[in-house]
Amino acid sequence: MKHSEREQTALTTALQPKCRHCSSPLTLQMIDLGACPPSNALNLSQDCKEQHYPLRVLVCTDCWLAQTDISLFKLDHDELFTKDYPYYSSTSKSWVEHAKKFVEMASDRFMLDMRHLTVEVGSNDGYLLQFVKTRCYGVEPTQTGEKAKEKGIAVYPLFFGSEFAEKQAEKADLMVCNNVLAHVPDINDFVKGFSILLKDSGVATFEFPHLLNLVQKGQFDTIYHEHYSYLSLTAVKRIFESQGLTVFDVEELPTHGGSLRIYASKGFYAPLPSVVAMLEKEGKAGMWTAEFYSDFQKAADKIKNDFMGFLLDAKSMGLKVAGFGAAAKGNTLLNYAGVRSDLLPYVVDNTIAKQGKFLPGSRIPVLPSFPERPDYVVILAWNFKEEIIGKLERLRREGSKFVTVIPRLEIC
Ligand code: DWN
Repeated sequence: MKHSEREQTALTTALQPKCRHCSSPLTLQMIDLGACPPSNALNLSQDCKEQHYPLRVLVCTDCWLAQTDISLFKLDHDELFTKDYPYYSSTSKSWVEHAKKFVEMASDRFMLDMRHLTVEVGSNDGYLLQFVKTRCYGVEPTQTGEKAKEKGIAVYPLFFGSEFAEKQAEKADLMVCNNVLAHVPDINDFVKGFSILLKDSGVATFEFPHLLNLVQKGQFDTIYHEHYSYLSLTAVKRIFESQGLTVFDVEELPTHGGSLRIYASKGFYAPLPSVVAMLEKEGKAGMWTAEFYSDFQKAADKIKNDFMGFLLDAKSMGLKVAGFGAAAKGNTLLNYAGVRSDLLPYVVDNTIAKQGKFLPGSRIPVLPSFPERPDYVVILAWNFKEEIIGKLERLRREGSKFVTVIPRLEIC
């Protein structure tokens, strides 16, 4: 049956992906990374069946929220954040230290003590709440929450949203949400939950990798299915305002390749100059124009090709290469480049829940330690480069070299 031109237009519009915040049609593509399995879905054996899902990022030219195109696949939230989700925040000492410093700063700045309540959304293994001196609880849907319970921290094993917030009898003085805002499919409802649960005088802080750095530093490997959004202050401020929250302060952090920490309240705090300054910085960089995103695919392809060139050269010279850090981001890189165990025979990771398993897509084994000294160690978790090189000092002394791929191939 042939469709009339009008019907065809209606059909195309109906199929067109829509922005998860403002529902505008998404017409600007930032990158297409082909298809791969979810980045944290490690396999129990090298030959088990796994599903690949298309992975591309579109940018809303209305509210400038960059987002994974979820119209291309059917993957529920709880299929990505399964009970056996293997990411434990406490594996990195520097991240735990970062959390400790934050808690000290926040209790001073907002004068918090046992009369107050702190709620952390995405509290993982209690890496942050273990330092909190107020009453507190976490919300964490994955099994990582069991580790927090062992530390004596109360945890709701649930996904956070307005429904959860409505049910809570006591409102929170401080709400913390680190590296979780990108992970929620219904970002409007998620933010609404903070608006409901926060006291009128309360503060909510959020940390997330800054889209400005993602694009300018070619961090395409941080794109994977569990990241529904890639965030700028411009987009976040608009989303928060739509749910009754005002962003009153923002800080730049070096974590995860360059993040923002934003502070929001229900209008209790007047916005500081840092907010306008960051919006101007994003504007000046061109983040509200299509041009800003136009070379990203090319930049990612160059990084991928240089990485492949390195691996192929090392192989042809008979050199031994291993990976360190079975990070989710590493899987995006390996799968986009098509790297398999012939080029990278294994990856070492200190996370017990990842050891003995096989990386999704590439099926590269994850080992607890190096079976022999490699000539090169590719640090897939480049955001922890210093900490990892420090840990592997003995290998360096014995002659191993370290390789990072993002933002460009570097050997040291
Ligand atoms: O948003 C997310 C970020 C913040 O964290 C998530 N969706 C999941 C995760 O992403 P990732 O897996 O890319 O993150 P990391 O933190 O870069 O992963 C580091 C990996 O390296 C982990 O598997 C732990 C491992 N590691 C280790 O084995 N020994 C890390 C350090 C520092 C170490 O000393």
